[in-house]
Amino acid sequence: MAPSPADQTTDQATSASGALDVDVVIVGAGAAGLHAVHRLRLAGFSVRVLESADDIGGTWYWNRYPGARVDIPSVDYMYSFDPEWHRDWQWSEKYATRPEILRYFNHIADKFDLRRELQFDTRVEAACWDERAAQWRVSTNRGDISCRYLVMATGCLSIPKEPDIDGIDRFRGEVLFTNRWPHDEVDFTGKRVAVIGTGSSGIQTIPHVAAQASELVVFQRTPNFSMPAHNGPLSQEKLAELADETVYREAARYSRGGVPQERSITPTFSVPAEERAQRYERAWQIGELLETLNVFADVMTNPAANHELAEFVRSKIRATVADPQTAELLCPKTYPIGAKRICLDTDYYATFNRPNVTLVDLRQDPLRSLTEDGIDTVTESFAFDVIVFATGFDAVTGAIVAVDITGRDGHTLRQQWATGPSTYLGLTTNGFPNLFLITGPGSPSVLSNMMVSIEQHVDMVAELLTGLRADGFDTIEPTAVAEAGWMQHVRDCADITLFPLADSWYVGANIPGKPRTFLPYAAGVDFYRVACDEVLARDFLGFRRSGPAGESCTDGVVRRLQPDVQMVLEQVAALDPPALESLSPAQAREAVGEAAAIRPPGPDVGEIVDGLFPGAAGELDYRLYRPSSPGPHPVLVYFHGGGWVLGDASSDDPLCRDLCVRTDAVVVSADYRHAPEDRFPAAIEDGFAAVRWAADNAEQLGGVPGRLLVGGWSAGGGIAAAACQLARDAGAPAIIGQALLAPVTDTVTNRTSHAENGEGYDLDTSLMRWFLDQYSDPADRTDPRIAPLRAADLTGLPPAVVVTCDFDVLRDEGAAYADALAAAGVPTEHIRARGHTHCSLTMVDLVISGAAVREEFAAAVRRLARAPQFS
Ligand code: N01
Repeated sequence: MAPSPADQTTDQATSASGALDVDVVIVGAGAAGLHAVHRLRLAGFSVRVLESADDIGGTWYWNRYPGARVDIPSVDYMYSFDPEWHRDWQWSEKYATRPEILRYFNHIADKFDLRRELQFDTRVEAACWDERAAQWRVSTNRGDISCRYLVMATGCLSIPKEPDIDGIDRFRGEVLFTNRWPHDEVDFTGKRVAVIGTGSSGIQTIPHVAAQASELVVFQRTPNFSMPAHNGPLSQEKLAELADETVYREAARYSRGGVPQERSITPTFSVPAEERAQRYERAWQIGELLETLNVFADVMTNPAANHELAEFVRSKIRATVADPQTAELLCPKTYPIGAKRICLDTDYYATFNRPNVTLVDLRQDPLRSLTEDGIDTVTESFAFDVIVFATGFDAVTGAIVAVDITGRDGHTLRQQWATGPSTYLGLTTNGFPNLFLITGPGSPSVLSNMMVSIEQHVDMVAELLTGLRADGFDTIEPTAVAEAGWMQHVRDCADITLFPLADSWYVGANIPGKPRTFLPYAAGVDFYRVACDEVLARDFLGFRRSGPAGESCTDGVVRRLQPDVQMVLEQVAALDPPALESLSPAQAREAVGEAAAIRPPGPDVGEIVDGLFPGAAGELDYRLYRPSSPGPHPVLVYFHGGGWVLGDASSDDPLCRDLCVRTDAVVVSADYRHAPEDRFPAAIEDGFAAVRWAADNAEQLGGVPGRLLVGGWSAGGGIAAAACQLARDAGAPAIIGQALLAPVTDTVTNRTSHAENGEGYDLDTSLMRWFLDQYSDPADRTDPRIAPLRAADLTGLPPAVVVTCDFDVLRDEGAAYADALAAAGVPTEHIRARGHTHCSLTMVDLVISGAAVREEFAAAVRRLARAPQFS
């Protein structure tokens, strides 16, 4: 009989230093390891899989507890590299049980002859990068093996959380862990059983134990949201969807969660309450995790939307659990729904109606320790025959750092990640060449259908390795710049969601001492895949590749836009609207008006008053936004954007509401005459008239006389800046601050920001030129009333806050104005809106990432309004 790979290991352990045993070592023979063998072997690499267990399956090998099932439909939780699967495989249920999933992996291993490369009972303990030989030396309990590339296919939920409960050794009964369950069936009949932990594992186990045990006590520290799986045979609809396998799998690859599904673009509160209730009920009846979180577009971004869905689920819990007190304890109330993975259950809540089941709330009565006979809480002693720990995992990073990995210059991954993991694309990390982390931190991993994410990562590794081989390199490593940029993007993606608000394993909160970092990539499988595709298409952007052929590196950051800004830009691009500058001014106004009609309204303010004020050539509209706090307030005269052509007193309504709430100032949005009907200097003449009128009527407007600020966005920001110059020159009125949001301060279109951002963001250089042409003659364009930056003297102007946006053609002129003001001695704060475009900060409640910048802007306005001479 030919020796198995396991038998060969000892020989390999003695192989001479420098010789390469295999091209690739893969750690782990779960779903990722099996696919990696298949894919890399097909690509012509020699591979060896090292697995600590005695068989394949990974998570499905270890988590043998009763009731263990998949929580993604089985037809989605399978490999797509076997498109003919239905010829020799069929799933018996919508959500397969653990044994069936394990049978599937065995079927795949046999069908594709994967076992040849698998080596069991081999625990990888350490891996060390040999710089000179450009190879990894991998140490196991059965000897060493060298390889060029090391692939950690170690799983996201494979290292059990160390029990942090006293007295485990003291207990004389049986202790079981859901994540290390015995291979033989456990019979609970007639036994007194405790289950500690109510995450997915506990929630799946509890109904099964309850059906057998004489008594079951569930120890719950934090309740989880759970919904019925409604398991059963595969539906005809699902089978029909699968008729075109290729289309189906491709749709999964470019979906948010890795299951074919259109992203909802409907905000919760854009539909009536009755329809919302129907949608929630429909999602509840479907019983699919990703479907539920997709019920509305803003479930994971808008706290009020999230609360409504959570309340719906709580109502279901209350309707199911007979004892109201127990029902209340089972209702999660301390974190947003979805911020901990929602569980899919079968009869979980109904289990608490059984006479043999009791719930102990550890928040009210904390667990003290295990005793010889059972469990002591602070107020009670319980006796048990069996205690089941369903206490979770050291997720995502645990299994990676469980191996002592040493990269370049003797640095260890454990040291490098001591304050939290850092990766490029969740797949690689700087300082550790040729190391690949399948579904590592910073990739969609646990927020997605793992099978789709695993396949994508394995395919990506194959692409990178074949690329190296083709180009004569043998080493690849991400640059520090690319990695820092990616991690910033990962944080940006998380920060616009409610995910980080829960003390979950997603942030490492379940492991004492683990740094709190949101571990997965939250923008979705689709956005992630497009970013990876772009990295490959842009000559391996962010990777340094080296070897016999020399070195190659296209350094850079693949995602610099805020994720929600990018989503909006992509949605608009998909609609392919005509360029505004290709329309007549009337048509452009209509198009902008239509878009404004469907945007979120912005926050409520105390009062909105519409009125008229005397402009330079007749009456004009204003809209006043009054805070709900008791007045009088400072007054901020605000000028809308629109390139002197578009807009009116109410056209920046959501932004003005937001400013009013955040600044606690009366915001008076004053209109001005527009081009081409009224060209330069009509707009600035009206702007200055508005400032004088507001100063003269401060008290009637509810303002504090003398506490007048002037601000605006875009062309309106330019009008505000010019009005401040006119007021200074005229000696009145007194203005205590200018608040300029992405202002026009000049009239040239040849600055770097035009070259970088002139096309493809929301204000193209061609549109800016059109605005300028509508408003002014070339001869006017050096006049400081249209180009405040051209003023000969900027001294004596009011203190300023200037916001510029990274991806705005006006960025550099705004920055130049902030610099010039500061150089002239004007106290100036310059806020750089990272990853934002010209318009994105105005998209209140649509571009969530804009809120933090607007808050910074508003805080500066509040400081200006509280200037010492007026306090
Ligand atoms: O682990 P968990 P899990 N004293 O961390 C409690 C996947 N999965 O194994 O929240 C008392 O979610 C802890 O309480 P608290 C799925 O992604 C999928 O259940 O820390 N209690 C919590 O209630 C899932 O999210 C399936 O206050 C203690 C529980 O133990 C992930 O695996 C099935 C405690 C741990 O819940 C993890 O699920 C199973 C202590 N000292 C799992 N320490 C499918 O359906 C911890 N707890 C595919």
